[in-house]
Amino acid sequence: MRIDVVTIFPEYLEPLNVSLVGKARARGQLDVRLHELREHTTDVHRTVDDSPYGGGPGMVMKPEPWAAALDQVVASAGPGDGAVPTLVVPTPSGRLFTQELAQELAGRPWLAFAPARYEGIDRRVIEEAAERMPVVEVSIGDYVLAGGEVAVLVIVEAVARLLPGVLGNAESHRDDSFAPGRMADLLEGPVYTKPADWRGRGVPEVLVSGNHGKIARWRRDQAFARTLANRPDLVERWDRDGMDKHDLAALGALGVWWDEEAGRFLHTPVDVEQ
Ligand code: JEK
Repeated sequence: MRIDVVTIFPEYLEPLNVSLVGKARARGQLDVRLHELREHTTDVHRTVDDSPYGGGPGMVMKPEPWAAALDQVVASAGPGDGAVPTLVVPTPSGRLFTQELAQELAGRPWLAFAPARYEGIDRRVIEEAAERMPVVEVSIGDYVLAGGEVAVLVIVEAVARLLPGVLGNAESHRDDSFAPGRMADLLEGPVYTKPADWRGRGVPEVLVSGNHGKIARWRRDQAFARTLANRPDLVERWDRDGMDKHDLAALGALGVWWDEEAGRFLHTPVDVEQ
């Protein structure tokens, strides 16, 4: 996969040289190219922002440098890149970035990212780009960042680990909690490793019992309890057909039941304390 990033802060993207993404680049599985937006300005001050039409706080990124930078990226298409990139624009008002969207993006041969600063990019840049290439405006969550670079890091890492050969076999994405599909809306339970006794704390007996049926049952119970405590919103997405009688008993003990009328699982109010 090829990834281009246009930014005024290329140094903010240094983490792309490290760990999973860095290794994927070194192996030639990922071709990441950074572009400095200011190199596409024409004035002595290398200006990329101006005041917003209509008034209001902050500054808006000028269209000309973005258009010049994106034109150059598009013009650099090589064999196998795909005719045009999919343009990903991080913004607080974008479509929520989920594992499903990560999978969708992982299927594209070429992504271009346009992380902004200030209050964002002049709208006409996105409108014009959308006439030439697929454009996805994405938000990584319901909080406000100071710019789009961190969102690029998040999206690139989530996408890169889905590319063929990037993850080792051992850590292959077998059951990512948020992967779309049946019973995927379940958080992972706790994990433990050696030593068996650490600062007076042991490991749950069941995990050293060697009884694989009991271990699977315990892990599922832990997953149910954690999902209910931390993400009660996921409970209503649980699939009745994915539950056996042991599951239903475990859920009953947590105050979760199948409501035939509603056609979904309901639960008693969740205690917000940990
Ligand atoms: C890209 C600039 C900063 C800050 C205006 C927006 C409601 C008005 C822009 N999940 C995410 N959160 N934030 C971003 C993100 C933030 C960005 C840029 C992405 C470029 N900023 C900024 C405030 C505002 N407010 C919230 C009130 C606009 C993001 C992603 N992805």
